[in-house]
Amino acid sequence: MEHTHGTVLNTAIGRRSFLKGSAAVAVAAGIGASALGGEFAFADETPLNSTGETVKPGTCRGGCGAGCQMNVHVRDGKIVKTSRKQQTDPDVTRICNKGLTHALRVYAEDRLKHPMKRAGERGEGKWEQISWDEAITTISDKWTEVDEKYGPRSNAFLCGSGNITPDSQHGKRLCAAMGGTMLDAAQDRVFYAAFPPIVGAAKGPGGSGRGDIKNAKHVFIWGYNPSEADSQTYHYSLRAKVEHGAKMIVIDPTFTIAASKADLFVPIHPGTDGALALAMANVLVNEGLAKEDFMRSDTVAPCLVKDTNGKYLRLSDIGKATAGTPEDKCVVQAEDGTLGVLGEIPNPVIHGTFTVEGQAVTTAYDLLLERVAEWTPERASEICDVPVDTIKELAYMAQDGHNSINMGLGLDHLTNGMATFSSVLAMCMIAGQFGHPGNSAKGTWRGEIAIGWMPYGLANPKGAPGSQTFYSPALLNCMESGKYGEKDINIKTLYIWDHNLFGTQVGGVKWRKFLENVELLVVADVVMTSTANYADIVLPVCHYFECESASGDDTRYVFYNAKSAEPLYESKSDFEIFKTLFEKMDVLEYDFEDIDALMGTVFNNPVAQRINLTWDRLKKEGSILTFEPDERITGCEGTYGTPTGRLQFYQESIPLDTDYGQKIDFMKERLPYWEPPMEAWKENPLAEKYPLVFTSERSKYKVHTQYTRVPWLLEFEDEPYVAVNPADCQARGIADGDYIRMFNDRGTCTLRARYNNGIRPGMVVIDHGWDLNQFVEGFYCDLLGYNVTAVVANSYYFDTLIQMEKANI
Ligand SMILES: Nc1nc2c(c(=O)[nH]1)N[C@H]1C(S)=C(S)[C@@H](COP(=O)(O)OP(=O)(O)OC[C@H]3O[C@@H](n4cnc5c(=O)[nH]c(N)nc54)[C@H](O)[C@@H]3O)O[C@H]1N2
Ligand SMILES: Nc1nc2c(c(=O)[nH]1)N[C@H]1C(S)=C(S)[C@@H](COP(=O)(O)OP(=O)(O)OC[C@H]3O[C@@H](n4cnc5c(=O)[nH]c(N)nc54)[C@H](O)[C@@H]3O)O[C@H]1N2
Ligand code: SF4
Ligand SMILES: [Mo]
Repeated sequence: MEHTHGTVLNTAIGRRSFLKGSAAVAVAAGIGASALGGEFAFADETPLNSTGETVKPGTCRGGCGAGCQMNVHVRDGKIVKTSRKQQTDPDVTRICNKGLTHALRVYAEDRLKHPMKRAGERGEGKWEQISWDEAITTISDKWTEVDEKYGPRSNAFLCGSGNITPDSQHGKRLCAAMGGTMLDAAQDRVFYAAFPPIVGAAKGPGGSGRGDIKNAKHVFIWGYNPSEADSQTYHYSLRAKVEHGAKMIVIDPTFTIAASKADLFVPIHPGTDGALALAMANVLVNEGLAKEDFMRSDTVAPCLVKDTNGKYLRLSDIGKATAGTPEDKCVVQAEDGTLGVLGEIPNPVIHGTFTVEGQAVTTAYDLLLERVAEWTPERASEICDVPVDTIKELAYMAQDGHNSINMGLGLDHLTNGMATFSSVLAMCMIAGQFGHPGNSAKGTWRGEIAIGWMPYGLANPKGAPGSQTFYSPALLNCMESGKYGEKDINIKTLYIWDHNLFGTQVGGVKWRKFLENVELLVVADVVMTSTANYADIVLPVCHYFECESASGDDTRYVFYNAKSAEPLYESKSDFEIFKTLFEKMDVLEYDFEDIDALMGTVFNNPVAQRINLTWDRLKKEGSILTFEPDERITGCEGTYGTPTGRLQFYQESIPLDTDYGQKIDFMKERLPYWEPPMEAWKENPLAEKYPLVFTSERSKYKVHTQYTRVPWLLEFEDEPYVAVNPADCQARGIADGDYIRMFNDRGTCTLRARYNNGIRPGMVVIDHGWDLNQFVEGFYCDLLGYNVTAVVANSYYFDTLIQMEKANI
């Protein structure tokens, strides 16, 4: 790769030169420039000016979550462009810069054309073209051999978010049919794990719609970067502010685009949000602003917790029900001391420590208040680097009117993430922010039928041996012992698809070590990624506009995706590839006959039946709205989908994502708390050597490593850089635009530094999504820490310390 200074990064680029570049790209990709229109237009349905062009529906579905359906324009069998598609809801009639470049992805130079086997060392890039038959036979023979020698669990599978549809993810079902091991990259696990036990709704069915944000008085954007990462949702927040007068509050260490639009920007010290939330709760409680009636009616505040074991006092404890039966409800106490069942006693007490039939108990609310009392605004102010007055102002805003509190993955990507989510949610409860119009937030919305990730039932067909799951960051931690909890780790083959492991997982170097024991690594992808380049066998998968499917993602729709063109070269869809493997492995009984049968099963559920959503109807109509209006409110009836039917700031039992043999301090984890991130903390002794907190920002030019080689998008940003506060650079003799080397004990990475006063001193922020061979040297994912916590074995991308120096190149 050539590294010159005068790139589009620092040279003004006009529309004319942009179009010139784009046309050149089109020719290089083997499509006439005129076929791309010569016009970078946000044209709607209108076909281009020639005859013979057809327009088909395509769904863009690679991990961004927006799920836009678009027009795919086809001429002479070639996909020539994509354009925005009109929907009944103008708010989802959208496309973005990336969605407009799919034609370039279809005809990309780095598309995998044929099955290939490695002809040199792993990663050396030497290949021999082989037939599909040889590829499939090699894989299935090895799977059979491994199965016989080590057992079925030694054949592993790993799927990411390249194409979030049940047909692409079909390999999960194959894994279950073979009794194999699913590796889970454990991305966003805290975000997904936090909501069900606490609120009862996940970012899944039953949440509030985005259209409700306009009803909020305050819109909190907390560790969330919607202008880059959620561009099709961001406008709901902006309109709440501009058209409905909401105040926007952004809590983020970085001065993001959303921060630039905020009424209040709080540049918090990274990793301290839990302390901030608890201090806000402290202000609410101490200033008499806590919504105690709401705590009493909607939360577990009145539940009596036994001192002995932290469990709720239940009817069985006072001899009135059999333990473990549905009748064994939580006991609460009325003002006059009468005992009764939660929800049945009209005005239970929420404060106090008592002895009930010889058992010492305290209300759950008082236990929460003990934790809250530790976090005076003064103490939090020092840790969070947020003034006491700002903490108070935030607390006042949090309880004033009905608010939309949107937490993003900035909170998930740190080892203290689970405690942070529970602290913020507990503060929201004390502020009474559930169940009202205006209370919807990221994390609690979506259509009722969110076609996307393969549902558990589909992935685990009845009667099949079933799979076991290992979370990969935990796996890396357990690697030396060879034991994942009680289970043996003895992975001998690995099939990766929809995923760029090296480009997106923590612990890259450790992964390479892990793979030394893997005798066959298969990667199925559309393009040659750094992971595919490391494989023993690569399989060419078609672009998703070259096969039929459906998706929905964050919209309230289910969208049809037609096959717009024939798969190029020898590529095949994942579904087709897996189908052949089902057959070869003699487990066809668990396969679906065709895509119609698979989709028929996906829609075979009461929700789809209620709205008459069938695969046939979807194929005819192209898009179907699954619920309206877009203003559902979680908890508006005062009940929540948790075990107690209430908001649970207290966890009686701690649901575990995975059991890798970890030890849990149950008493600590039951309630919100704050402690520093495991690595990225100034008092960590490692900080002397590696003083900079290394995080990433999502790029509007990429979805993870997808689009990272699309020429149009490279015109905006042609090489990786890190944004750094000038003070940190000047202290190290680094000028704006210099190449620097970032390093720690895990790895090294050389790239350009870019001065940015919006970055907190002490932080270094890379735009995420560049792939391995796009760097001058090394790779940034190799630097990432892979500590895991007892409660959630997540990938904690932001819990990393590094040092940087001017590079010698
Ligand atoms: N440093 C850092 N790293 C991160 C994050 C971060 O914030 N910072 N975020 C993390 C998060 S939250 C996530 S969700 C992950 C995402 O991690 P990944 O799921 O690995 O994301 P992608 O890089 O998009 O990789 C998807 C791959 O699927 C391929 N693909 C596209 N369509 C198809 C198809 O139809 N079939 C097949 N077989 N392949 C296809 C693409 O070419 C691409 O190589 O990244 C994580 N990595
Ligand atoms: N264009 C594009 N869009 C995407 C993706 C993509 O790769 N590209 N990926 C998609 C995926 S899989 C996901 S999971 C989402 C995630 O999207 P978001 O939820 O927005 O998550 P992040 O981008 O990880 O981080 C959000 C913000 O957290 C801030 N942050 C970092 N550390 C802290 C902290 O300690 N405290 C606080 N308060 N803030 C902090 C960062 O500065 C950043 O502004 O985006 C999705 N959308
Ligand atoms: S990348 Fe995301 S926002 Fe852009 S068109 Fe695709 S689904 Fe929509
Ligand atoms: Mo993600």
